[in-house]
Parts: sequence; C-alpha cells; structure tokens
Amino acid sequence: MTTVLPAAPLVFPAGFRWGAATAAYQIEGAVAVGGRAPSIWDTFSHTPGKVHAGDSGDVATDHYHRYREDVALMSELGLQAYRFSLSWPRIQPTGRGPALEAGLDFYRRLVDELLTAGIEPVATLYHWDLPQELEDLGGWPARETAERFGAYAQLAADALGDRVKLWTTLNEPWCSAFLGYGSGVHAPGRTDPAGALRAAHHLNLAHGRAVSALRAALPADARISVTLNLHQVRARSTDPADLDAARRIDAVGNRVFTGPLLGGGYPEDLRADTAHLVDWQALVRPGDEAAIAAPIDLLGINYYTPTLVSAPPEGAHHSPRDAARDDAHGASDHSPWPGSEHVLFHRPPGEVTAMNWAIDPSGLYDLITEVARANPGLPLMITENGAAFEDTLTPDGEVLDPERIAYLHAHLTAVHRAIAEGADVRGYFLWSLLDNFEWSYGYAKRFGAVYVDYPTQRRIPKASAHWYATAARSNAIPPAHQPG
Ligand code: GBH
Repeated sequence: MTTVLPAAPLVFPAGFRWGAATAAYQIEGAVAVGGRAPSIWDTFSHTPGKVHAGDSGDVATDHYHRYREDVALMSELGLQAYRFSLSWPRIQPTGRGPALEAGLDFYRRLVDELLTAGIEPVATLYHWDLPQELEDLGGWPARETAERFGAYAQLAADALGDRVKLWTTLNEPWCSAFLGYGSGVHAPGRTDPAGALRAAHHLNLAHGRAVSALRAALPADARISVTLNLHQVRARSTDPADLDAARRIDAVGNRVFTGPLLGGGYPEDLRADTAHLVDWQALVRPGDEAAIAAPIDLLGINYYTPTLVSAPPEGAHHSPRDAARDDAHGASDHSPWPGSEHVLFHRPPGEVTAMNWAIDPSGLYDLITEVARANPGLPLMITENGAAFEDTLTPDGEVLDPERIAYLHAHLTAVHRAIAEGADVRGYFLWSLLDNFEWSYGYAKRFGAVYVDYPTQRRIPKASAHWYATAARSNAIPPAHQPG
C-alpha cells in the first residue's frame, strides 16, 4: 500500500529576504518635477518609432506622487525588502555639478517611509537613465562618463548613506551597452558595435569608480553589489561549431563583465573575438582592471529565460540581420553581439510568456549553481525574476494570473534547490512590484504582481501578489494551486 504524503514545504534559510523590484524611469513619472532634466530614455521614448504605441515614462505609474500608497502596498504584501533605482537626472540633472536637493529629498522621503514600514531599502544607482547631457558628450562609449558616475555615486552616498545599507552600482550593464549602443532597441538607440564594446568597458569602470566612492562615503556596515543579467547560454548541440557559438555568446554576454568585475580581467577569447572592432590595449588603461575588480559584498543576478544558440549551418550565408531577428528581445537590423553577429539564437522549447520568452526554471538553477561554484564566498541575490502575461481585470475587479503563480513557484523552487545544494543566495526580488513602463514595449507588457489601471492609476494586487505574500510571510514556497 502506498500513502501519498504532502510534499514537505520548501522552507528557506532564516534571514532570506523576500522582496520586489522596480526602476525609476519605469514607475516614477514626474519627469519635469523638481528640476529633473531629461535622460536618454526621455529622449528615446519621445522619438517616434522607438517605443511601442509612442508610450513614454512621462507619467508611468506616478510613483513619485504615490510612493506612500505604494509602500503601504508593499507592507500589505509582506515584503521585507524593496529594490528601486535612483534617477541620476533627478539628482544631478546634467550629470555634473552639485546635487539637486529636491531630487534627493524624494529618495529621503521614500527611504524613510520604507524604514518606518520595516522594509529594507536596496538602492541601485543606475537603471539605464543616463542624463541626456552626458549622452550628448559621448555617452557610455566615452571614458569621461565613468568618471562622472563616480562623482554621482559620491553625492548619492553622502545624502542617503545614513539610511540605505545595501547598494547596487549598475543594473544589467549588458543591456546598457549592447541594447543601447549595439542593437539600438534601448536608449540611446545607437547601432555601433565598437561603441557598444567601449560602453561595456566604461560601465565596468564606472562600477569600479562607484565602489571606491561608496566605500569611502558609506558606514562600515554598508554592503555594495552589482546586478548582472547573466545569460544561461546553452549550445543547441555538442557539435564543436555550436559549442564555439555558445562560448562566444558567454564571452560577450557574461564574461565581458564577470571577468573584470570578479578579478579575472577581460578574457583572452573575448579580446580575440572583437580585436577587429576595438583596440583593447588602448581602451583598457593601466589600473582599470584593478579599479573594476574592487571587492564587492554581493552579486545580484537577474534571470528570465535561458539563451539557446548554434552556429549557422555550414555554407549558409548569414547576415547579422538574421541573427538579430532571432533575438526575441526586439526587432532590430543590428546585432547586440559585437564580433559574434553570425551566431544564431533559438527559442528554447516549452511554454512562453507574453514576451515570447521561454519558461525554463532549470536555467535559473544552473546559473546559480555555476556562479556559486565559480565564486566561493561571494553571496548572491536574485535581484529580478518574473514574467509578463496577458493580465485582465475580471468583472469583479480581480486579476487572476495562475500562469504567473506557476512561474514564480517553479523559479523559487529552483532557487531553493540551489540553496539546499550549497549556494549562498540571500534573497529574491520579484520583477516587478507594479505593472510599469516596459522599455521599448511601453505599457503593453505587464510584469507586475500588482495590476495598474493606468487611466485611474488604481493599484490592484493580482492573485500572484497574494500568493507571493504568503511565501514572504512563511519564508517558504506555498503550493502553486491553493486548495479550495
Ligand atoms: C530586465 O531586463 C530589466 O532590468 C527590467 O527593467 C525589465 O523591465 C525587465 O527585465 C523585464 O524585461 O532578448 O530574447 O534573448 C531584462 C533584459 C531580458 C535581456 C531577457 C535579455 C533575453 C531574452 N533581458 N533577454 S532575448
């Protein structure tokens, strides 16, 4: 006789942080308030044809005015931590000069509200909104931008260092460099493979400058991190050509950051793959790699879907155009993979989200396991994970999103398994707290645990938000299907 026992609840280690994440341009609105100047995303979203339906972050979720209500919502959802970003042009409109007190005051009020609610603030200095004036001076392909970022980090730390204990320098520098300056599907919309590689180095250097500024300005108990969207790269076969395609994408998708950031410098194979585009000897000055390798306290990982690649079939004439088309991140005639434009991208098998991204939690498990093994002693945090689905309001005014619950359940189970096998993962941040401005997709894609009715700005927690609240409160993964 067999008895079916209920599966043991998947409990997380004590102190594991349950949070949600957002980014300034995606939620704040109030783009002309308090002396804020345009960022590259203001310019880009107001350029016809760049963002779906001509949407912009002008109003977004009006979080700038509704932050109290939003923090109350976080309390209701049992969140223990909130990851948000500081808008550089709200604090330093031109990217140079003194800080704007009005801008800093907004973040002081927000952080105080969080602390009062017992929610740990996790501040990211840069989630893609470069002051337009710095772009006009050359943007990330210009070395000076990295120096400016160090000065901005100092201003932010001086103003908020008494309140914020966990800092992140950059969110997903891969996107800033390669979607912003390579494929051009993100601001500033440039399509210059060499510029994208230069941008990557200057983002790394900016991180290094920021770490040194933060260390000097912050109290000793502050912790510093960086968040990467590491690609879980898989080859379509064990054919050597496919394995080499995977190696190339791992180089220009991951190791271009993890190499220098974690102390190994720029990988030789990356330099070789891109030697026709940049003179690495001239780009990386003596001392740069040491500055970039300044120790961090924690590594943030954002994960949505794995990356499946192959080499083009022998004899095929593949243009960069085809490769870029296969990349579901947006239609562009230009590749975000400098030096490896010929690599083909395939949609991994299985169900997809509203972004057309394959749902595959094994990618998250593999990613955590690999990063943990390669970096013993470095605490990790899942700083973004989540999914967009076609959410709609029922006539009763509810949002039922069982697909999102299933996605979160499966991915949290992957995180739990990696931890059980020894990975040091300190927390998980759902992307996103609210439906928001989904970059080039505008408001058409909803990633929120909380539904936003844009015409009224009403917030309506989806079924997944209630599910996630149970997880946060119990420090364990509830069943995907609640009985009853
Ligand atoms: C994050 O970017 C951002 O930090 C956040 O602001 C954003 O709203 C959120 O995710 C949702 O998009 O391009 O087909 O190869 C994620 C960007 C998404 C880029 C997954 C790489 C791989 C799929 N990444 N993408 S594909």
